[in-house]
This record gives sequence, C-alpha cells and structure tokens, in this order.
Amino acid sequence: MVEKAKWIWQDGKLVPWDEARVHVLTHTLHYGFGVFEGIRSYALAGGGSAVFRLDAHLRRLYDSAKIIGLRPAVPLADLHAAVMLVLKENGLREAYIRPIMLVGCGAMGLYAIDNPVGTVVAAFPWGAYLGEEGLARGIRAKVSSFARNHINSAMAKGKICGHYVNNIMAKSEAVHAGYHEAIMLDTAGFVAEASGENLFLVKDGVVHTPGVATVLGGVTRDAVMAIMRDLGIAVVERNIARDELYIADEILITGTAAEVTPVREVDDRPIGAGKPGPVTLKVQAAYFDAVKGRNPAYEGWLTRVR
Ligand code: PPE
Repeated sequence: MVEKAKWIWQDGKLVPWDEARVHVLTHTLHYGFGVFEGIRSYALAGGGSAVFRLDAHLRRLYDSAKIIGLRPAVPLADLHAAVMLVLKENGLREAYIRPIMLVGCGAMGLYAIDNPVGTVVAAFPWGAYLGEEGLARGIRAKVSSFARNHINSAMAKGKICGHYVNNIMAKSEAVHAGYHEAIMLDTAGFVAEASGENLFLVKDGVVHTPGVATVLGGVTRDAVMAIMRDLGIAVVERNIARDELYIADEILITGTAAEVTPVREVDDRPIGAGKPGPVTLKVQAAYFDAVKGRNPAYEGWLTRVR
C-alpha cells in the first residue's frame, strides 16, 4: 500500500490526498493515452533534501507528451514549481514523485482532442523497489515470454501510460513463476530492458548495454553511464543476445525506483559468482553517493528543496 501524504497537486492547486480524484469517464482511464514520470528525492548528507535529475525527468515528460500528441495544460516551469511545492507542503525528504498528464472527460472515442488535459503531481515515501534484500544481494530475473512493445507500435522514448500493460504482463508472469523481475527481449530477439529498469551486463571488465533506440532512455541509465565513464569503466552500447546474459560476469538493472539493483540469477543460471560483482558494487555505491549529495562532482544533478 502506498503510504499517504497530506497533499496532492492537481491542476494548479494542492488538494487533500483522498480528494484528488478523476471521473470514471476519464479518457486516459479507457485508452491509456497519457504520460507520466517517476522521480526520486533524497535526504542529503549535509542536511536538507534534493530531487535527483528533476530537469531531465520533466523534459522527458514533455517529450512523451509531444511524441503521442498530447497538449500539456501546464508549462514545464509550473510543473517544476509544483514538484517543489508538493515535497515542501508534505514535509517529504525521501520521496517518489509521480507527475502525470491525463486526458479528462468530454468526448469518448479515440479522437478526443478537445478534452481537457489534467495534470497531477503526487509524492509519497517508497523504499527499495525490488526490496532491500534485492538491492544488497541481487535479484532473480526471468526472460519474459512477452516481447517488449515493437518500437513502431509503442514509442520507446515516451513514458506512456498504456504502454505499461506490456510491462505489467511481463512482470506478473515473472513474479508468478517465483522471480523478482522480468527481462524483456525486443521483437528482433535482442535484450531490451527489464519491466521497469534498463539493463547492463559486465563481461571481462567492460560494460555492455542495449542501445537507446529500442528502450526507454532511462535517466538513471544516463547517470550510471556517466558514473561509469568517471570511474574509468568502458561502456559499449550494442545489441545483446539472450545467451550473453547467461555467461555475463555481472548484470545490473537501473531505474529511478529500483536505483542500481544487482541481478544474481537469470533463468535459474547464476550470474558470475551468483552475487553482486565488483563493478556493480562500485557503481551502486557511486550512484548512492551522487543522489545523496556525497559527491560534489554530481551536484549539478540535484535540485535542492528549500
Ligand atoms: N525502462 C522502463 C520500462 C521503465 O519503466 C523505467 C522506469 C526505466 C527503464 C528506467 O528509467 P529511469 O527511471 O528514467 O531511470 N520505471 C519506473 C518504475 C515503474 C513503476 O511505476 O513501477 C521508475 O523507475 O520510476
């Protein structure tokens, strides 16, 4: 269950958590035509708190809207202010922040271009997405029987509500089979991403990750690639086959919610030594240093909540 906060920002004002509602004929509810984001804020080592890479997430939200042809009702600068307000008024330091743009009531049917667009920002506490144990010891993943949405059917660069039916089916299948997470292949058979994370593998000291064309361009993926470069770790973007996962030395998955989570097993095969490897541990530590303001080199990624 989500731990309630006091206020949710809806269409320009703060409303009490339980009163932030939409009508049952909300267009997005029926067709999935909406866009959203997932952002985290962290308590900082030196006091206070900061949102991690807020500008990158908001840019992606507006890009997602542009990709599907949804006209934002609120300018980006106002949404930026709304995120800050929600964190401050709820007294939240470590939070998961969920902005969403949705098409409201008016016309039904697919073409409802004149329906009002609703804008919401919620924030709430959310611990380790794949569990504290997963973060520390690594998770068990299964290659999904569901292919990731084809990139010419569901636009990969957008974080689009309806696209997640695909991810939810993959995730549910994996969890029901006793795994923590699903790894999805693209329609050509190459490794794409996990149901809610990007994927990296380590082989002979080099990191490999699928190119950004066929996956969501993760903000965490981008941060982790910058961190790897700063640590002197080579990163190659290329097509990766399923069996390369099995013989990888290490696998890690990245996302705002999952942060940097090691993968200790894929399809019942232990990855490397079957526990988080040295590159994963180094990158994970550097990531937490960055988000918690312990490394001044990444100060530019933090928006302080005042
Ligand atoms: N791929 C997918 C499919 C995805 O959903 C996410 C985020 C990522 C990659 C990583 O993107 P980024 O957060 O920008 O590094 N998944 C969100 C969790 C989904 C959920 O609501 O549950 C997230 O991490 O917020």
